[in-house]
Amino acid sequence: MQLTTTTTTALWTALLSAASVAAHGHVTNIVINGVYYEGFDIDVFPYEDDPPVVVGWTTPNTGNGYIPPSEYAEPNIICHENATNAKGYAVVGAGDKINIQWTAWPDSHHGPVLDYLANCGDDCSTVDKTTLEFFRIDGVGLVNDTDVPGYWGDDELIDNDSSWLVEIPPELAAGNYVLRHEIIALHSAEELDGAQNYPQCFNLKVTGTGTLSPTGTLGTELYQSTDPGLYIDIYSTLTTYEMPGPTLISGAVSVSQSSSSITSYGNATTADDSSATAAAAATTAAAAVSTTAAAVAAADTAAADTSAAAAASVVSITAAPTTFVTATVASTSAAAPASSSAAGDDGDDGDDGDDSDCDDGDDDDDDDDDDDDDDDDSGDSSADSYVASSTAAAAVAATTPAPTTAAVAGSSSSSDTQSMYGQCGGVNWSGATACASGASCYSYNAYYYQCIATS
Ligand SMILES: [Cu+2]
Repeated sequence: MQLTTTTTTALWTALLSAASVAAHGHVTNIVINGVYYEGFDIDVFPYEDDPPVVVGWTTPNTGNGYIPPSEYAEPNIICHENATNAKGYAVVGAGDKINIQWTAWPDSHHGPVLDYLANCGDDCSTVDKTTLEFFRIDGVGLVNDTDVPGYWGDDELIDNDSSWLVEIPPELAAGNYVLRHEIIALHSAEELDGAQNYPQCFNLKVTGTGTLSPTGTLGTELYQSTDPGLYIDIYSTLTTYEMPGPTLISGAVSVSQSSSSITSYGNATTADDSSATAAAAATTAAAAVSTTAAAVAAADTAAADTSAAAAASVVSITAAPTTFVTATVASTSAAAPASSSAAGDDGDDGDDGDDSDCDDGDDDDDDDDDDDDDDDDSGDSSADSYVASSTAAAAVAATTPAPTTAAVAGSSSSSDTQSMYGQCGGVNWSGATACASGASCYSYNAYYYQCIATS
C-alpha cells in the first residue's frame, strides 16, 4: 500500500500526539532537503552514558522548561539552560531551507517564532557560546488579532505539523554557524518576567559562494525584560506588535511555512569526520518511510509503545556517526520523527521558571492540534510586525495542503533534474543525478552529492 505524503504526515502527527504528554516542547530534529538530522533527545540522552553525536546542542533540560526574562543577561538565554555545544553539525547550502520539527506545542502559549545565526569561526563544537554574535534571519510575531489573544507565529508552527521552515540567507558567506531557533510564549507576559523563552540551538556548516557576513548581538544582549514585545498583555486587543530583539538583517528571506517530508536519515558530521575521506558526512540512507507496510500497521495502532519503539529505532540509526547506514527503515518501524514517550515528560522544569505560570492561557494546554492538514501557505511569514488589516485574516484562512514533495526517494527517476541544493548522487541514491540549469552536481563525499550554483 502506498501512503501519500499527506497521509504519512498525518501518521507522524498521530504518533507524536500519542507519545507526547505535552508540557512545553522541544525540537526533536531538523530536516534539510529531505534528510533528517536528530536533535538532542531530552527524554533519552540525559540518561545515557555515551549519547550519540547529534547536531542539536546538549541541554539537561529534561522538564521541557523555559528561560525567563530574569535570565536574559545570563548564558542560559543563549541556547537554553546549561546548554553545551553540539558535537556534530549538518551541512546546508546557503539558500536552502531547514524544517525545524517540534514536539506538540501547547496552543495556549501564543507568541513569536524567531531564528538567528552566529558565526562560530573554526568549530561550533568548541566555540565559547558567550562570544557568539547572533543576527536574525526570520521572525513571525502577531499574524492577526481577529480572535484575541490572536494568531501568532507559534500558532502557525502548530498548524504546520509542529514545525518551522527557515531559509539560510542565499548570500550568506560559507562557514560554521550556530542556528538559534526560538519560540517566545507570551501567555503570562502581562507580568514583568512573565515571558517564556524556548531557545534551541543547532550546528551548521553553510556552503556557498556568498559574501554576506552580518554583524550580530551577543546572546545575553538580545532582549530586555521591558521590551514592548516581551512585556505585553496579549489578552487585550493589539493594533501593533513590535518584534523583540535585533532587527532582521538585510539579505534574509522569509518563507511561507510548510513542513518537509523525510526521505532519508543523515548523521551529524564531526570535525574528525570532515578530515576523513569517507564515512559519516551528510550520510543518507534511502529510507522510503512513506511506503512501508510497517508504517501502515503503526497507523492502525498508534499506541505509545509503538511510537516508543519507533523512536528507539531512530536513535539506533543515528547512534553511529562514523558508520554508513544502508538499512532502510522499512523492516524496523515507522520511524516516527523522534520524541518523547517512555521517559517521563512530567519532570520539573529544571529552571527558575514556575510551571504554574503555564496554564494562564485560556485554552487547554494539552489540547494537541490534530488538524494536521492545514498547512498555511499564506505567505504572511514576512510580516515582521503586525498592523491590523482586513486582509490578514483572509490570508491566514487560506489553506493549501502542499507539503514538500521534491526529491522524495524513489519517486524521481534518473531522467529528472534536481533543483538547486538538492541531492544529486551518492551511494544508494536513486533520484535525479542531473542538476537544473545554472547548477552543477558536486560531490561532498561518497554518500552525498548536491546541486550547487555553477560558478
Ligand atoms: Cu507552559
